[in-house]
Amino acid sequence: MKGDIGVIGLAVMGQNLILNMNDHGYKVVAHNRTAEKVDEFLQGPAKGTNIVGAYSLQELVDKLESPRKIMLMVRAGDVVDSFIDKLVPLLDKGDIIIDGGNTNFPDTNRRVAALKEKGIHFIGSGVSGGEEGARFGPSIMPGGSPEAWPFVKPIFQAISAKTENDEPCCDWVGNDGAGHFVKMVHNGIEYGDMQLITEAYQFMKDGLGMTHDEMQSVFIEWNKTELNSYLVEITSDILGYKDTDGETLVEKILDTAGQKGTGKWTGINALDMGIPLTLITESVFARCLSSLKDQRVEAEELFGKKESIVEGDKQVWIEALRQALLASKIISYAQGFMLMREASNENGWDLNYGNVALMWRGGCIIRSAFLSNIRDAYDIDPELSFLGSDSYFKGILENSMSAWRKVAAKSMEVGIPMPSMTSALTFLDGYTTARLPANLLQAQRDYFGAHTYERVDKPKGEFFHTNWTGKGGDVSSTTYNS
Ligand code: NBP
Repeated sequence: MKGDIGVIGLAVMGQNLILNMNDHGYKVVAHNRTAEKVDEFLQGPAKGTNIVGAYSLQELVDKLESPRKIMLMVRAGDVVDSFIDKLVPLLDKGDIIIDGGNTNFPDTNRRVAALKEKGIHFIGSGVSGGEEGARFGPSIMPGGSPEAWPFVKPIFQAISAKTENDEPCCDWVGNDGAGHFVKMVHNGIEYGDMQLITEAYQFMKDGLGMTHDEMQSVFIEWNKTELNSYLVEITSDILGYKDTDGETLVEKILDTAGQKGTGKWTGINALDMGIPLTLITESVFARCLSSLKDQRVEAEELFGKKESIVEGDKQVWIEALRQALLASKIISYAQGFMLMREASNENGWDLNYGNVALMWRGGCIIRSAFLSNIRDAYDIDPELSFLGSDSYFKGILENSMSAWRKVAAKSMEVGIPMPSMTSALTFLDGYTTARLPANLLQAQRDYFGAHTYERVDKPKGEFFHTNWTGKGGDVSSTTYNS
């Protein structure tokens, strides 16, 4: 009997996905560049299963049922191109290559188009959930050649995480690089969620002087509210985790955050598309700032930074903080969905936002109860342009407003950096202001560069230039927006 699917790449993700596929009754053929790893896998975790090995790409191809489905779980970038180049001459028209790595979506756009010319289908799929997700049910976000989806769908939906209603956290996202785009936004949102939690932690620790046991209890309680999520849950575990000497481990960890680039890609993409994705971008910058450790240590001394004590009833502050965190999180998701909407419109992807929320509902790092509410919001209005306008989310934003402002103002007053919570509030203030000071900005642009402006008392699209000083000419710059 031939294999149902081939997987190339036997590192942590590949191995666990293969074992997951095997659990669901699929016969998997496993290949890896370094052949010893095939043997190690077959004689180790795959022992006693139906998984078979292939020591060359030709052997892999020969062992697969047609149309062949070959999934790459290798390092993103050139390695993917090099495997594609080697596989294509061995494949038949209609065969399917899947890239399950963390690929930047323009690469997937390019690969789908190039392989289409050769009659090979290509799927670029986000896979989220790390090792445990891969093994027992990841969130899977596939996009690319739609013709390939019916062949891959049963396998992917079988191995994916399931919601509490047993719906698979995997569905077709859209053409081209849509799957990898959505995975990128997922990762950006993950940056935002993590940063928001760390800001709440710092407010509690430095501002309210809370112990780790107290903070752990707060996160345990928060996890029973609308904030219920994997990241809040693991934060409570982390805060309670003691090192071998009985001290809290988290305080021994160097405060410089790493990053592998997907948050940055999300921010760059938002700038490219002109979407105000402020919270995620602030979260990326917060990681950048954290990495300037030596400079921060020097600057704290140079500026003689004082302790950031927050006076007042601790319980009242904790509840205010919970509301600020929840409201900020709504803004983060609202901005992320704005970005997806713009990308969908620009690329003709026809994204189903309710389905995206469903795919993130289980298996992935940002899984949370909250995503069910997002799905409901898009079920009610599939074209919702701002998540915060949905009645459920609008209610939370309105009810949290006073507490959110209190926390933001206090953080500024005592000097606790909360870039994401405060920028989220600033965004909402801007978004809900019908007239912003961009009129003055346009006047400045026209003053120094003859960039022209539109008038409130004339039809949109009609541009004017004023000779502000009486010295300039009447020639205006070309009117365009980049
Ligand atoms: P890695 O990202 O560490 O990649 C390891 C695999 O890439 C091995 O099979 C390795 O072969 C192969 N490889 C490398 Br590295 N360089 C190669 C080259 N020049 N030619 C051929 N093969 C090469 O594995 P991973 O952590 O399992 O992740 C796989 C993909 O999934 C990545 O794109 C990753 O970003 C993504 N992802 C990872 C996670 C996670 O939690 N780790 C979560 C979600 C997505 P070798 O054994 O011969 O060196």
